[in-house]
Amino acid sequence: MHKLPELEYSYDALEPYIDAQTMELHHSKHHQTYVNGLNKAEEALEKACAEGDFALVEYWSKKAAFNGGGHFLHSLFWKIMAPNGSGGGGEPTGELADKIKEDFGSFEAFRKHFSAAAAAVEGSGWGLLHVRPSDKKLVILQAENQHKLSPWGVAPILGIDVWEHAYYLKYQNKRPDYIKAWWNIVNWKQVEKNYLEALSK
Ligand code: MN3
Repeated sequence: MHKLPELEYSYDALEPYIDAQTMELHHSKHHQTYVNGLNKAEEALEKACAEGDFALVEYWSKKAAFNGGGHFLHSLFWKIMAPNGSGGGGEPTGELADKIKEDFGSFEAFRKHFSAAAAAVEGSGWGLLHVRPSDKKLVILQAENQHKLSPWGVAPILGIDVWEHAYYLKYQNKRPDYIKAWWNIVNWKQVEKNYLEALSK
């Protein structure tokens, strides 16, 4: 059974960039719903397999992908943010910083590209920075919902949730303002760790 991961900081730790109420609802309600949905879908698929009854296999397969995507991306999302004042934000250092310069020209160009991709997600989705281990390139893409529009063979190392539930209480319809504020709490040490881990697999 999949479980809701505990947050490594309190719900108000990302204030004022992300408000405590949004964090509490987002983690304890929305993410929990994806965990429950994934468990339910996997149980139903196991049962279908055991009974040889695949009448609903398309339905449950879709549910497994949607909720599995949600569980995975939210687990990543909580970790790539750091409490306000604890060293998040700014720019990455080390190997990841060098790679961002190599692949995007500068950190500023990268930040603009990523922000634009996140702001332009149609409806609910994510802005994502992936590393593609086959040629070690960093690629910025989107995901619609939790699981569409990113290809196979890439590993997400940084992501921003741009579903309205991630920002609407504080930012209402101003998604670009939320994205701009979010850069202040990006945990670059964790993103670099994700980068190095993805390449070492
Ligand atoms: Mn969300």
